[in-house]
Amino acid sequence: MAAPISEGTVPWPKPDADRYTAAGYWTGRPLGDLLRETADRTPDTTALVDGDLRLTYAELADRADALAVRLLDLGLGPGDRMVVQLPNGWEFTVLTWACLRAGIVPVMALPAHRRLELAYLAAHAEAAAIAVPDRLRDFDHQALAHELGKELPGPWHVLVAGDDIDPAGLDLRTLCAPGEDPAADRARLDAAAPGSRDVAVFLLSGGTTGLPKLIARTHDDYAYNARASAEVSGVDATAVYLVSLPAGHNFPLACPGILGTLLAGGRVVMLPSPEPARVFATVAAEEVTHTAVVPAVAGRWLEHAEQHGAGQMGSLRVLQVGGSRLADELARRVRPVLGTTLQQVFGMAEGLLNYTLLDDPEDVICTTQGRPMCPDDEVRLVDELDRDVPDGEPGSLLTRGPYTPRGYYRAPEHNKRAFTEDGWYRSGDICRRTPEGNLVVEGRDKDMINRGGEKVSAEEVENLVYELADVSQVAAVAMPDPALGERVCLYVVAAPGHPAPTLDAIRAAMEEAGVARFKLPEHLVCVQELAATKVGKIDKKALRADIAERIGSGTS
Ligand code: OOB
Repeated sequence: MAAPISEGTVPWPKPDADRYTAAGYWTGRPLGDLLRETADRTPDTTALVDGDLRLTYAELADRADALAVRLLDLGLGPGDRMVVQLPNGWEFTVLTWACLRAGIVPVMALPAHRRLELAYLAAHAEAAAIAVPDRLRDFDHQALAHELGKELPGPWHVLVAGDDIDPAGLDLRTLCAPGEDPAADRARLDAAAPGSRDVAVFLLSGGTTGLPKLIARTHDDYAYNARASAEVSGVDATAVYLVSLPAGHNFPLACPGILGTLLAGGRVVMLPSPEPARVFATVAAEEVTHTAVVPAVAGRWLEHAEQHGAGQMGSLRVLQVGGSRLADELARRVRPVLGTTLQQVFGMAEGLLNYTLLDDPEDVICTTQGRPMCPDDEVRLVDELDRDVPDGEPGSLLTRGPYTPRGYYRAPEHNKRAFTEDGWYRSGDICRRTPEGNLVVEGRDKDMINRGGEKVSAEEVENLVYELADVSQVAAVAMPDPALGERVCLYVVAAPGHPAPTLDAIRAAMEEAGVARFKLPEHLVCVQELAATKVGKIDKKALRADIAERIGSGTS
């Protein structure tokens, strides 16, 4: 049995927790319980679609219960953690639901993560299990999952979704089979349900540090996150929500995503990727009403529709776009080209969610990133000394609220920097507030590169490059890119007596180290020295300006 469930987390102070409960944001009921309740309301409605597989609410709930009981029988218990690295498919949803019922805490990894990230997550969360596909895009996830277990102190279960399962692993699809006695499974889980203040899931921070931080989201706060998101995006029992971003990311998971749709009694349709032709065909076939994408994907969909026609996209009521800044120009094309309402979403795994409203004026929808979803979300925009900036001026965003935890998991030192003493989270985003109260994201003061919604910590990349013998100094900065918004660019000073390293060599060394591919630099500038600020720090602002200019003038 692992340490107490809340160990290492930073709870909300009691007065705030009481306030959030009194206001009805926190209902005191665990997510598994709430999901069960929806299933009881509409047992025969289709809840989940993945290709030819369709499950009704009763079938989904019973399979999830059967899986939860089998996990308990394997020796996993409430508070144990499981790294979940599954592609978008029905198994992801059944497993997540099962974990929420059993109080097993999923650690939501991304399919792109590799040995370095997974080993760290498993160790830091003291995970007792991992769920992976057998192979995905030529990568043997199963083999890596078994290898990881060798370096961990405790028992290690490898659950595999696929056709080719190693004898040492467990067949996740078999574990998801309907149970023999659903009523007994249900009663057993009801009797041992987790508490609503317990951790429901661990999400990963976008990250500005060496490795991603874990964000412990409780049942109370995450249920509110999903439920209130469903309300603000019009997701109800008639909604059909298409998942095409990686399902373990907060946006498609709970904003409102899979959980918000299931809590509302709607239908979730899963696709492995946002590839436009398949998405358009699925929207038509399943009469999809809602979906969520990053701006880079929205751009591809718009292009596809402009070339091939929007086809049968008539059912789509809302296209949510978030994760990185959506250019106003792209935003303005959404309604005319796709015939749907755009909803901008400025969110973070740490909590705070801002949405444009479906009935906002077109200008607000196209030029702002919306407003906080909860009346008790507190947002301040401040200068370098944490003083509030005047209205309309850009400032660094601080936030507190009923679904924004007060600290990262087991990270007391980092929490001192990432949170103020009185519990405000420093998101690192530079925003301006419009007179109507909407936020516009103008930049950021955190050392992160936002590659089409995938967050890359500059420090993490730099630490890996410093391992190379031929590098004396390195800086990772964002380089503007028309498709992705930003890509990772490296500035390197070669070590004395060494020739300048090549981009290929650096990429190969980083891949060898076992890091996710989206973090690999895509451009290299070798220089004699790195620009420094007055206090002697590397001047990243100057480097960003330099690379933007080099690209613009074609001398990169
Ligand atoms: C979402 O969550 P994360 O945790 O991957 O990244 C959060 C960061 C924000 O602090 C901000 O820097 C950036 O991503 N961001 C945006 C944005 N949405 C997120 N920057 C500009 N415009 C936007 N619309 O990315 C996330 C979580 C839930 C819902 C949507 C996105």
